[in-house]
Amino acid sequence: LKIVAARLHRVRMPLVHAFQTSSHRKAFLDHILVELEDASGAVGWGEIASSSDPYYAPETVESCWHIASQYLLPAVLGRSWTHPDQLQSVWSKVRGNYFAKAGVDMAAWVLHAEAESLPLATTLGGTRTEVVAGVSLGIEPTIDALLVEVQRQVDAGYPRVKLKIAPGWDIEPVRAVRAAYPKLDLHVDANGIYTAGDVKHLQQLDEFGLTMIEQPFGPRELLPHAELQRTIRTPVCLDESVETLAELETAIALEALQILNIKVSRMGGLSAARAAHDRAQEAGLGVWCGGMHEFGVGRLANVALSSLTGFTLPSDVSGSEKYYARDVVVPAVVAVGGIVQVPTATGLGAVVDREWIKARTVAELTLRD
Ligand code: OSB
Ligand code: MG
Repeated sequence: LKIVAARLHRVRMPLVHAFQTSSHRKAFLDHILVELEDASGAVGWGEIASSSDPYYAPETVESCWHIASQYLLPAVLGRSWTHPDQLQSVWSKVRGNYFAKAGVDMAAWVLHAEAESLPLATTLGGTRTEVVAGVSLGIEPTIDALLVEVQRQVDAGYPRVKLKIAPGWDIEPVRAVRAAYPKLDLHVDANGIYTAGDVKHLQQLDEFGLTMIEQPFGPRELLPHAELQRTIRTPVCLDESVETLAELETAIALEALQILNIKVSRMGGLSAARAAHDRAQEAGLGVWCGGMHEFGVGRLANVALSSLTGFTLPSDVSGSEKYYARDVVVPAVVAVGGIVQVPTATGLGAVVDREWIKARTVAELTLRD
């Protein structure tokens, strides 16, 4: 395959329900859709799902636009390749910037799947026909509001609920939700807001039978994660700490995790995410697929990845309607009773809605070989 043209679309979508994490609150999201065209005229779509602010990862929408347009796309344009794994070496000089890389990698995988006339999931080696979806709930103004939100998701059939926690919003909300739902598959995610001095405080979460405590400490704080894991039964899960296979290796060696959240965006694309899956499975870790409030393109890539056998825990691939009134793909991703079907159509598995994308576009750029 040879990419002859590339287009970036910065698309702004309002969120159905504003989302609050330990660091920020959002009412709309700008993601960059990447469109790659090969010499035969076939098109593959990818999504750069970076946050606007550098609070989850160092990248922003602006930095992704810069890196994709100035470095990644110029490296890819006009180059022949036979498998998307090869793109890793095409841009190996570019350090970090995993979200930007992920969007281009994803588009290349979709083109590759189309060229092979296979669904993206099959091309990746996935065998599941359906994926179990969990939901992620933001920090709510009150515990009562949180309980209403949890009930809404349980009613929708989601079998797993993840709660964002932060200092001042941790033990009590978790106690309240656990008391109301004694058997619910429940887990918490701190997005790295705690420090090593909070190990004792976090040990209190061990009594609630949580499926995992996700990323309590900062991305580079592997030792506190290992220390917490030594002192609690609840599995520690890493998210922000693992951007590369080398970091995964170090975390495994330190016994800093029992569960890995794999995000296509955070790891720089489907090639790297699949490699992380293989290594985590070999190491006996629990694995699941995390999300970044993706629009339909990125969401479908998450669904395809989640079809690999090692994804043993529910993924953050809730239906699009939880976040967006109208998605950028048709049909939109739907979860019925907490289950998402893996598309069987070739490539991405849904049609990209160009008209809607156009209506929501705030910036566009075309590059040619
Ligand atoms: O840590 O998983 C996270 C969203 C933005 C930044 C970080 C995270 C999240 C989510 C999104 O939890 C979950 C989803 O996409 O369904
Ligand atoms: Mg997380």
